[in-house]
This record gives sequence, structure tokens and C-alpha cells, in this order.
Amino acid sequence: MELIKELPDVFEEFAEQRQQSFLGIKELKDKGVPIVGTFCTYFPQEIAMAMGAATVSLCSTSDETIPAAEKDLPKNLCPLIKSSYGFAATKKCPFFYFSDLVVGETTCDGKKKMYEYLSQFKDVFTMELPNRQTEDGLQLWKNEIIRFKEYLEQKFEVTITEEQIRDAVRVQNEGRVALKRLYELMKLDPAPMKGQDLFKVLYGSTFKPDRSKIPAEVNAIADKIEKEYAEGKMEEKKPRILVTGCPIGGATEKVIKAIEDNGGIVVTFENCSGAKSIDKLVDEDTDDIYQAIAERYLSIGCSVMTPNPNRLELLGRLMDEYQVDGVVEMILQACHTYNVESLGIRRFVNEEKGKPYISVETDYSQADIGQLNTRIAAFIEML
Ligand code: BJ8
Repeated sequence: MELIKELPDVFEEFAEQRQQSFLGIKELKDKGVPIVGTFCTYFPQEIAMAMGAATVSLCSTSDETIPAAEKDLPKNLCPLIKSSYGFAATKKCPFFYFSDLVVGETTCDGKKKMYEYLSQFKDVFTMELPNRQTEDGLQLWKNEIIRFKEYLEQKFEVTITEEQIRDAVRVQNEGRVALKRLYELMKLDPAPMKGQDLFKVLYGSTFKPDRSKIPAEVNAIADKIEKEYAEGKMEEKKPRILVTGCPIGGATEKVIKAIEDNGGIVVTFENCSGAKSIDKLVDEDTDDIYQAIAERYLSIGCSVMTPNPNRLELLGRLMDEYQVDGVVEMILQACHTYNVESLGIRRFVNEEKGKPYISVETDYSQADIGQLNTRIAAFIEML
């Protein structure tokens, strides 16, 4: 059995995606392509894509601009919110700088209040996301999706046809199928790649303004990995870890690294950096495309929903399918919804699935890496 010693270049290319897209976004802007900045997995990308807009993720993942953000926002606020606001306020994020419009959703309290300040120096459209996945909630969300479409038509003086929306749905679904094919390779035991490498592709893909390029690029990586696995290239057998909790990316990749530096391998990501944002397709075979989009997005199991059964459904399914030995939850400091929900997640993992669980609370600094290593090493040791 030959072990993979070095990162294949394909992963590195995706790791550089964010920086590469900085240049690409300026070119798109110069060509007159509308740029729509987004913050959340609930954002129905297909509506903006239908009018030919490029969508880019604005969630910021470094502590560089947090001191600037703390001039306006409280210190004890989630670092994702402070960092995002800080990059916007200091104009250090090219994605934000070039965005013609920023779309937010009424998810957690911190985010929705931050959007109020953001709207003082940028066009912000805030979609009202219901907190419940009920029939009434679905109707509200569908209405919001249509309201967003009408807003875009008015702002950009375009007409968005149903056919264009259906085309965008097809492109997005193809991307989801390709990304899912790649991450499902981690069902293999031993795993075919490190979780850190898989993550580079998952995270990098969120910064691709041209979503239609995702399937070919990601399928090429999956083909390569499948071929190499058949030839005997694979990781060593290690305790298989599922990562859940708040979105990971940038500074918080330290958690994935701590798991893999201390003897584990991350075989699946349940959070918004992974399956939560990819798992379900929009139904293309429908007479009411707005209803299908609303159903797909509202079904996302984020802790801002109450109750939040869909998170447990996905978590349980992933634990079984990926033969998970333990669950690590990453919670950002001051994220109340994930923090409160962690008790329910612990009980579900321990009692219903009979597996060990650990939660780690962290921020965007690197100050706690020693402590993370110690706690995670002890957790993996007992698996
Ligand atoms: S669908 S996880 S991207 S809301 S970590 S800002 S919840 S205080 S990011 Fe999220 Fe959409 Fe949910 Fe996903 Fe608030 Fe918590 Fe901060 Fe968060």
C-alpha cells in the first residue's frame, strides 16, 4: 500500500481559489457583470445567477479586520460577523468592494443587526428567513425569493425569466452532484485523501464566480483520486472523524489540522463548509420552480431553526454512511444558537448513535492552538 506523501497539485489549485477569484472578479466587473455578495447557505444563488450575475461568498475568516470592526460592534460578538463587517468597512475585501449588492438573511441576531450597519455604506437586501420549517414558513420563504427576484429586476433593469432560473438550477445541481461525488469518496476505508485536502476543494469552490466550471474541475479531481486509490494510494487507517458546528474556513481550519495532526482523519463535514450546503438538490422536475427552490433552501438544518430536526437527520446519516468513530463540533465564540444546540447534538451522538463527541469553542486567533491540540489529541486517543 502506497501512502500519499505530498498534496496533489489539484488541491492546491483550489486552495488558491479565493486569491485567484480576486483578479477574476475585477475582470467580471469591468465587463459589466453584476456581482452579488452573499453571507449564508440559505441564499438562493439560482435567482442571482439567472440574470447572469456572479455570486461570491463574503464570509470572512481571518482576524485581520476584527479590531476595526470592534470600533462599531461589540467585542463579545461572533468572530465571523466581526471579521465580515471589518473587511467590508475597511474595504480590504475585493469581493465586497466590487459587489453591486450584498444579500443577507435574518438568520442569527448578530448577523441581522450587523446588516443594518452594512447597509449604511453598501446596497444590502435582507431576506426574511423564517425560523421554522413549517408550511407557513415555506410560504414566507417562497414569497421572499420572489420578492428578491423582483428587486433584482428593478435594480438592474432586467427581466428574469423562469427559463433562466431553471438553467441556473441545473448548473447549481450539476455542481452539487460533482462536489458530492468527490466528498463521498471519503466513505472508503482507509480514506483516499486527507480531510484538509477535501476541504480545500469544498471551500475553494465557494469562491468560484463561474459556477458552471465546478463540475468539470471537481470531477477531474474525483477521477484522479479514484484512479490512484485503485492503484493503492491511500491514507493510513485512522479514527474517522465527522466535523459539525459553525462554518469553518481560513483561521478555523486550525481545527481540521489539529484533528489530523493528532492521529485522526476528517472523513465528512456536516457543517456549512460541507454537506449542509451541498447534500440536497433543487427539484428540476416541477411546475413551480420557486416552490422547489424554497423547499430546498428552507430544509437546511442550521441552528437558527427551531426546532432543527434536519440537522440531526443529516448528522445521523453521515455518521452511518462514513463509519464515523467520533464527532468534533467547532463552535465560534459567542455563537449562541450553535452553542445552545450543542447539548442536543452531544446527546444525539452519545445516546442515539453511541459515539464519542467533543465540542471546541474557538475564535479566529491562533492563540489556542496548543490547547486545541491537547484536547483533540486526548479525544482521539480514547477512540
Ligand atoms: S446556514 S451556519 S452560513 S447562518 S457562527 S454568524 S450563526 S453567531 S454562520 Fe451560518 Fe447560514 Fe446557518 Fe450556515 Fe451567527 Fe453563529 Fe456567527 Fe454564524
